Amino acid sequence: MSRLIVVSNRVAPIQEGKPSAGGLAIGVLDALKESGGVWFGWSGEIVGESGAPVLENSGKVTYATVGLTRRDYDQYYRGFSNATLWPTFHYRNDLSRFDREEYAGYMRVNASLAAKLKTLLKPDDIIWVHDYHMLPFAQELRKLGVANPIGFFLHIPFPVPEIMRTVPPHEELIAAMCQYDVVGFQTDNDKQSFLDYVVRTSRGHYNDDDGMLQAFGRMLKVGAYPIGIYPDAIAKAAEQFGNRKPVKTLRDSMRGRKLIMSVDRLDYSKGLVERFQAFERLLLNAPGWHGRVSLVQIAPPTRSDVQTYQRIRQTLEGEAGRINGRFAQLDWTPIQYLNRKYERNLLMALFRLSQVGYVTPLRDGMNLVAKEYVASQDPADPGALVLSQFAGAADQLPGALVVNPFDLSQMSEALERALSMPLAERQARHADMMAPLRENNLSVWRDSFLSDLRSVATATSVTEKTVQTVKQGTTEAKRPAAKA
Ligand code: GDG
Repeated sequence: MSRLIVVSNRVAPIQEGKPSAGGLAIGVLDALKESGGVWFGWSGEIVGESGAPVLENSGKVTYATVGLTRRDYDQYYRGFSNATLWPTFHYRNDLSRFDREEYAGYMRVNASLAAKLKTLLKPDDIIWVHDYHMLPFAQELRKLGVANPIGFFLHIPFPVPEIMRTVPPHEELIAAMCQYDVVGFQTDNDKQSFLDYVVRTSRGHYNDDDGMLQAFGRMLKVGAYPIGIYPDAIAKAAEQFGNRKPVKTLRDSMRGRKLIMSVDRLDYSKGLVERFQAFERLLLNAPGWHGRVSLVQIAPPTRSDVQTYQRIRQTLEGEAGRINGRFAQLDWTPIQYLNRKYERNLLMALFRLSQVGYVTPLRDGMNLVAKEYVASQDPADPGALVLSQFAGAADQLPGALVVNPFDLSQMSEALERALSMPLAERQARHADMMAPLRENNLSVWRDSFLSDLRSVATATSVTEKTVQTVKQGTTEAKRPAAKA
C-alpha cells in the first residue's frame, strides 16, 4: 500500500495513548499507522527563521513539523485564514476583512510549506490535505512538479457563491482547489455550494453519476464525507469517568436540579450569545424553572489574538453576568460559564450527567460535540439534544430537537420540551441517533475519503500530463476521469 502523507495546519499534538487526544487525530493517526506515512504541518512555534522540517519517528509514522516566522503567522494564520476565510465560510462576511498583504502571506506560506513537504515525498505517496488554511496547497505542489494524488477535506462549511464572491481573490482560490484530485465536504449542502460556484461562475461541468467535476482544465472528484466519531469508545469513557472528582462535585452541587450542558471552543460561529439569551427567555417565560435548572457552558478560548475573538469573549462575559444578576438566588446560579479546557473524557462524563445537550451554532461544518453528547448518554436514561439546523450534524441526528439559532423563542421552547421529555421518548430518540452514529463512524469517514483518493492513484496515467500543464501555466489540461 502506498504511504499516506497527512498535511494540516497543526500536527495533532498527539501523545500516543493519551486519553485527551481528540477523536479526529486518533482516526487520522490510525490510517497513518496502517499504511505508514508522514504527518506534516506547523509545529505551533513562532521562530526567527523557518527551516527544514523537524522529523520525529514513532513506529511507521513520521511527524514532520516546521516553525512559522511572526510575519508568516500574522499574515497566513491570524490574517487571511482566521480573519478572512473563517468568518466568510461561516457566513459572517460582516466580520471578515481583506488585506492584500495577508493574502500574499497566505499564498507565500502555502508555497513554502509545499516546497518543504516536497523534500519528504516519494513518487507513490498519496497526500491528504486538511482545511481552509491549505486551499492552494496542491496548486503549489503541482508547480513544483509533484504528480502524486492529492486530496483535500474542508472541515468547515463552504458558503454559497454570493458569499464566496465577497472574498476578493475568490476565483483564484476556487481554481486552486480544483488542482486537488478529490475535494471533500462535510455535507451535501457544502458540496452543492462549491459546485454552484464552479458550474455557474466558472462554467465547470459536474457529472452526478460518478461525482466527477471538470473545471479549470482539470478533472476531480467532489464528494460529501460527513465526519464521525467512535460512539462506543465515547460511551465507555463517559461511563468510566463518571466517578471522577469534578463530575461528582458537579453532581452534588446540582442537588436534584436539571443540567443543560454546552461545550464549544469560544468562537462567534458557535452561537453562544443567542444561546444564553434563549436560556434567559426560558427563565422569563417559565418561572417554574427558577432554581430547578442550570446551564453549564464550557468554552475554552481560542485564537485570542484575533480581534473578533476578543470581542465575542467580552460580549459573552457581559451576557452571562447580566443574566445571572437578573435571576440568580443565594443558592442558585443560572449560568455557569467556564472559560477553560477540560480533559476530553471528563467532558464525556459531564455530558452523561446532564439532561439536555444544547448545541446551537449559527453555522458549523459538522459539530462533533453534538455527536459526542449523544454517544455519551446512558441508553437507559438518556438526555435530549437541542441542535441547530445550521450544524452539519443536524442531517445525521434524526432524534434531535432541531432549532433555528436565530429564533430565541423557538430555542427556549425546545429547551423546555427537552427538559420535560418523557423517558420513553428520550430512549427512542437516543436509539434513532446511535444507529447512524455507529454506521457512519470516524473510520467510515476516513476510509471512504481515502478509498476515493486511492482510486485516483490507480488512474495515474493522468497526473504527469496535468503537472506539465500547470507548470506551463495553461488551463487546458484534460485528465481522464478517475474512477469514482
Ligand atoms: C472543526 C469544524 C467540525 C471542546 N472543548 C474541549 C474539547 N473540545 C473538543 C470537543 C470536540 C472538538 O473539541 C470540537 O469539535 P467541533 O466539531 O465541535 O468544532 P471545531 O473545533 O470548530 O471543529 C467542525 C470539526 O472541525 C471536525 O471536522 O465538526 O464543524 O468547525 O471533539 O469535544 N476537548 C477537550 N477539552 C475541552 O475543553 N479535551
